[in-house]
Amino acid sequence: MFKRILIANRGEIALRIIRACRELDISPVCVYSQADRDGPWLESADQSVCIGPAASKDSYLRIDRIIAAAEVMHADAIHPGYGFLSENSHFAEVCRDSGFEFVGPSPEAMCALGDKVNCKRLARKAGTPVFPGTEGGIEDLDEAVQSAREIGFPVIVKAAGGGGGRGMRIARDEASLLDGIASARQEAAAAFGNPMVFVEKYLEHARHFEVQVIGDKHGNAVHLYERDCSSQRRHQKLIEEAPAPGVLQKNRDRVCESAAELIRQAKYAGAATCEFLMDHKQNFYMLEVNTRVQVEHPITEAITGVDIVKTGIRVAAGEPLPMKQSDIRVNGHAIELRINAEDPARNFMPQAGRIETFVVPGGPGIRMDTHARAGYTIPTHYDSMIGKLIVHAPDRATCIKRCLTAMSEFKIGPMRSTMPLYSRLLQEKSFIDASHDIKWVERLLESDRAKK
Ligand code: MV4
Repeated sequence: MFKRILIANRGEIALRIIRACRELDISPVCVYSQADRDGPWLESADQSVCIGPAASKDSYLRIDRIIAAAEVMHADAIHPGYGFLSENSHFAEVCRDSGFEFVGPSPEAMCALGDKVNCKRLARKAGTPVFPGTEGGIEDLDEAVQSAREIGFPVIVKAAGGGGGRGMRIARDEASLLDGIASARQEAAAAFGNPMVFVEKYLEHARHFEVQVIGDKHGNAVHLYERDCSSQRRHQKLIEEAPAPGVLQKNRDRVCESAAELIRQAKYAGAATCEFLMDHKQNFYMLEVNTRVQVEHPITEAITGVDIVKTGIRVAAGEPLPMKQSDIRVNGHAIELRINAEDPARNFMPQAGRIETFVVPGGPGIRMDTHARAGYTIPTHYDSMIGKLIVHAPDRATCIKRCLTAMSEFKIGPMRSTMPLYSRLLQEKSFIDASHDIKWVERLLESDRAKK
């Protein structure tokens, strides 16, 4: 097992990794930017070193400085967390070449799954369902138009190197398809350095269903069932839950097993998430694979009892997975509410400044993952998520009630947070009866604005 892990991240996920290290008798060490000098998570680390100015590009994205810090502090592994360098295969390669274990997949597996055209090809081979569309990247426009005619409009143009909604164009006819391919290509070349785009069927009303998987270096992989992340705004998830409500056991088992098979065939070691869209008949279509631990991993931990961060560290150290698929059972229901320092009444305006009041909820089934506290000043340079409330209960109805009580106990001031929005969302009929979809929060906010 590792003796010392350098955490190349900040905030609540840095703290989450520190706690996992403690249980494994690993010494956690941190890097931080000048804006994070007083970051409360640094108090829990054994050592920390400043690697540069506030801007991420000058600190948390500086591969050379992170490697230098790992050398100085005698780390034997580097944990990237989520965001920043976590899905950068070049970083994973530099870690390996510098003699540090990267807590995550090999650069090869990350590359293979990170390219969406290649990932889709691997998925077809593994029997993971994908959208009908072009077999690979678009070589000529006639082929793209031909493919769109076969699958039928609307279609969507996506960048092979894209993700999280960037580089996508919806096309409802041939003219907009040709336009869409040209503009998606340009955007993709500029943003990802790869102009390759592909076309697939566009699904209008869908739910976002994602399967947590984890593999080891001995060819084993299991899935930890799924999360429903349909409650989002502008590709930022707000509420996630596990398991996905209303999905038949046989449909769930089939898609979850197909996701585990995909990462087994990709020889993938570490935690990953296979993202799907689900239509109203419970057909599944894979979107992409996230090759890191995700923000919403705790709801899966709650319902399965598996510590995903600890297991990710164990497999990175070469240990075999400590469980078989048949050991994994779903227990109850869990919901995560992302606490963002944003004002939902003012178009989600980021809220900076010093936190004066911070009251954390408690009681059975309540977990709060946060680095924030009264006296902490939220820097403006990073994303606005300052914590996550994770609520676990025997069933979904109880879980929703528990969320409402916990939210009423939570207090933050003087800044606003997204919590008041959630107490409303959780009482909406379409959420309660699970008839919602990936656009439901945006539609609701839009109708609010129309009323004003
Ligand atoms: C789609 C889609 C509909 N049909 N692909 C958005 C982010 C990226 N991961 C893929 N995305 C989508 N791909 C097809 N064929 C709709 C979306 C989409 C979406 C997906 C998941 C969660 C929220 C979303 C919001 C808008 C669009």
